[in-house]
Amino acid sequence: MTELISADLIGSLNEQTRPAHEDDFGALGRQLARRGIDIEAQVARAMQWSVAIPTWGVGTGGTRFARFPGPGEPRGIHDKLADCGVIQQLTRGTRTVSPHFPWDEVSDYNALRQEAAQFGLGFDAVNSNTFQDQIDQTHSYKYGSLANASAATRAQAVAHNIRCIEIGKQLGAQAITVWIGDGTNFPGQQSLTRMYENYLSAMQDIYAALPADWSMFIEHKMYEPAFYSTVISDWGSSLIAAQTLGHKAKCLVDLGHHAPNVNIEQIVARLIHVGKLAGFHFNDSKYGDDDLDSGSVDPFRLFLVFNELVDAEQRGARDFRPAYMIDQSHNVTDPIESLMCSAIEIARARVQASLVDRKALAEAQEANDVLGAHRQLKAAFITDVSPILAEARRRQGGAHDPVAAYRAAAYRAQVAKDRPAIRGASSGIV
Ligand SMILES: [Mn+2]
Repeated sequence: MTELISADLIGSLNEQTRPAHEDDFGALGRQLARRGIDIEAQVARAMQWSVAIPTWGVGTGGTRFARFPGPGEPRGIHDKLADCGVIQQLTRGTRTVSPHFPWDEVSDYNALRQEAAQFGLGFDAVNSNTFQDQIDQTHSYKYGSLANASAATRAQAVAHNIRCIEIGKQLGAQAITVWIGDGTNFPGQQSLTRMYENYLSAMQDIYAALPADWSMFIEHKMYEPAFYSTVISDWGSSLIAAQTLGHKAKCLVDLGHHAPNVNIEQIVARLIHVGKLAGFHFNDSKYGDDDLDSGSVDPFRLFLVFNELVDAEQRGARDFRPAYMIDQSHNVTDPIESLMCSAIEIARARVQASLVDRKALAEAQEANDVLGAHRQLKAAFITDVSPILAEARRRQGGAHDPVAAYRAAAYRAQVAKDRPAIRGASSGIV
């Protein structure tokens, strides 16, 4: 195993914070015991948790207007894996990476798999890219990919997705996430019906190439890059597609891909009900698809999503095996710091949701005790579970305070010596 951050440094920092941590952990344990909750069971649960890091997330993102590269940016997939390895070493809750093709293309995927394993990482869902043109491609995706009016363009997009599945098999992945930017900017530009039919037909060709133990994650997005209509704009279009394609196809919920104020946890509940919840792309937002850090704006919404997930888990909902990934853009922070904080906030929401007294909640709901039921959720949400998360990290070799350890290790300054500074005013996500 390659040591990216000195284990001695992590150990000495944890030793410095040990008295305060043990004090807090003991106090929380006594508080939870009064509520009938075993803190050790919660630590064990937190230690099992993992959320995937997207390879594109460790690069500085951008907007349509500009991108401001930071020092020591990853030069390619090898640097990205190292950065993801740092996140995993310090947080111990991000054991897989979600690669993106063609951005992460290499000549030897078995070697890439071994390289990732050296950092304690495996591969999660592969992501196809038919929302931009590559230098050597024959047909442009300017007017769409899987839903394009041109059969030749659709076939090219299908072939790319099948190639992603082939790569994913070599990496040990078991799912492909398909998101397309197809849609229109003008009423009348295309037939809303025919675009969806073209999409379904193309997706059937990709679906046919899935190995037996693979899943297809369909990601919907309300708008952008198309602004009048988007082919897979919402969970309804996604669910119809998943039901048309078959049992391997499910609906992926990216928290940012909904209209403002939409009740996302209710969408999650519906998808769980029909056994079609593929998983998540976590991020946070204020206005639209802002791609802000998970839990940074509305941690209560994140908690309410996990409230549905923990409820489904505990009652043994059928076909319930969601995949968890982060998908956010870091424009003004060090991406490693943002991803570590996000991984912690996501894990926090899950532990908090695990504290809900579901029996008391159900009784209050049965009795139409409105505030009684609400107070059950709030009691869990306002519990500071930080000591549980810190203890879960420490027991696995991670840091009490991952950001403090990362800064003390000066990782970014170290890698900046080898990674040349990126200049220029490129824009857009990377
Ligand atoms: Mn996404």
